Amino acid sequence: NSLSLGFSGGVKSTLAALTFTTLTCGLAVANAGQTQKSAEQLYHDHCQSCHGIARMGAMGPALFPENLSRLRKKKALKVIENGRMATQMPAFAKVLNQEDMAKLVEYIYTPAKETPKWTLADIKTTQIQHFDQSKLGNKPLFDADLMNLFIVVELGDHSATLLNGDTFEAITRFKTRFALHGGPKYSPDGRYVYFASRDGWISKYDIYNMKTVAEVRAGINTRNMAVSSDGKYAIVGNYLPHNVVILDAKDLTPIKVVATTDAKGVSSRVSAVYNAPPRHSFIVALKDVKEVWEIPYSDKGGVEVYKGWAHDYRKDSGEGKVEQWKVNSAFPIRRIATEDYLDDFFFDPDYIHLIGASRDSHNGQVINLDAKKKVATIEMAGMPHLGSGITWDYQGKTVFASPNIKDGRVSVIDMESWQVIKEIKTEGPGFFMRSHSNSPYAWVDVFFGPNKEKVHVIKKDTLEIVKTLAPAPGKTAAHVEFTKDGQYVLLSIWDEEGALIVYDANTLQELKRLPMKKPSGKYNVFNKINYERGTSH
Ligand code: DHE
Repeated sequence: NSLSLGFSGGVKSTLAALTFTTLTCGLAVANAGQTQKSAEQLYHDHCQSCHGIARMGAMGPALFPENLSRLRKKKALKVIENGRMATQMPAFAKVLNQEDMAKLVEYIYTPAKETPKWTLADIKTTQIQHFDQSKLGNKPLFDADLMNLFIVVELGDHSATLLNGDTFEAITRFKTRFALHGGPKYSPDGRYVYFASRDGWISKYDIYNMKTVAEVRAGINTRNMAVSSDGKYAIVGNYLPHNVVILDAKDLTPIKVVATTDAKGVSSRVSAVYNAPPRHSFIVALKDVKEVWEIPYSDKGGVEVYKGWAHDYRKDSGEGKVEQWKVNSAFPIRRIATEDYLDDFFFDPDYIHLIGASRDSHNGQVINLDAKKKVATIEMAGMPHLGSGITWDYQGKTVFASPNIKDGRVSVIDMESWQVIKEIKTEGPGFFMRSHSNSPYAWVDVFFGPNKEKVHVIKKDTLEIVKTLAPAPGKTAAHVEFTKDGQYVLLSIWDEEGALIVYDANTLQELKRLPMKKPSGKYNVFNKINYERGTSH
């Protein structure tokens, strides 16, 4: 698993085994009185285990001036002192003195000696075909309802469990790459699942044969990935380099690398990439410039088919003008200018509106993707975690609810008027929220603060919390997913000695507890491939 990264200066640096090493983001014990160490040494001792060798990112993001354009040095110092909310970044105020922290700030704003690059050719050299897929059988090697399977990601030892969603028994458990992040994505038929690791590895796993079949390193510091609705393409969004990479979903051959620069040529990290099924396109959210991209991937009938679809769509929404853009295998870019940066996103169920918020402004911007313009502002307090938002019907309207990573509240928003109709008070800031169309309840965790062991159950038709669970005292309880029929709920005890807890989704009684190693997200095949509105997409 050793890997070489190319640099523009031709220098080679080996990130041997970084991808599979169990690194822990922790604080090295230091003597706060000493300031003899160089910035490089301080970085090595305190930052490298998370931010990677040569600042290229691992569990934490890459740290180069190009990636810090939105962060002033003063703010960077505060982040080192106090940690960063809703990330794994700890506070160093008690570990390092002011002088050492200032040295680190200067260091991370110093350009790299050699600009890290990762070209299409570099990506190609990493491609691995573990198995000849054409020789693998087309029938599952186990007996289970294929639509009610779960993949559970276990961060503790970088593994994943394939779980039977009827019996709640593990079918198999397998190694993943180091530090997966974001939801794994299924092929449209649910047979394959694609994982992205923070250090750029994309792995394709054949569920039927229980084998990782192909892998490729698509970036140095990756955000997430998405798979097209026709199952042909995967897109990967990167922090380093600033680009998106389009892969052939079959064997992960890289097809195209698109540098993410705005209309004026300013380069940007990618916040996240999404598949927008009704639009037959990928949406690319850029982090450092005020632009969102749409990249159509449908090659079925070219422009005319796409236009036809767009027309039907707009008939329902009554908004916007049909815009033409070429749809072909060249993956054209449709640029949508935004008024503010967008760090966090949510799409309405029809993928006409993107709701985005910047980390600094709190308010949500509602952008009509067809009309390419902002159509509303949602006034929200704190820091809504839109990416975890879900929708349901409430008093004849569709509402959208989002937890908040700064305050103990869930904001419930009317999706017609874009007004907040209720702020549900919770026992602390939350990260993930979930429901299912067949369930009367929505679940939200209290991921941060002293009440991290708690999970609230909200009744969807009254918008009231009806139950608060604390299944493992002192341990974070977070991230739920429902079975395909919405009758059972699976919750993570997010701890090295953690567990997956199964609840009856109606009586809210615990039914089973499976020991797991820091289980994070869990992903039900049916809910994911059908874009069930209670879950993340
Ligand atoms: Fe995540 C999804 C961004 C920190 C666990 N996270 C996502 C997605 C984005 C995102 C854009 C949606 C992508 C997708 O699923 O395809 N996450 C961010 C951040 O910007 C943030 C705050 C800082 C960072 O470190 O990047 C962040 N995330 C974390 C964590 O610290 C978590 C708790 C632990 C970890 O794995 O690093 C974490 N994020 C997750 C999980 C999902 C996720 C489990 C998928 C949720 C789902 O149900 O789909």
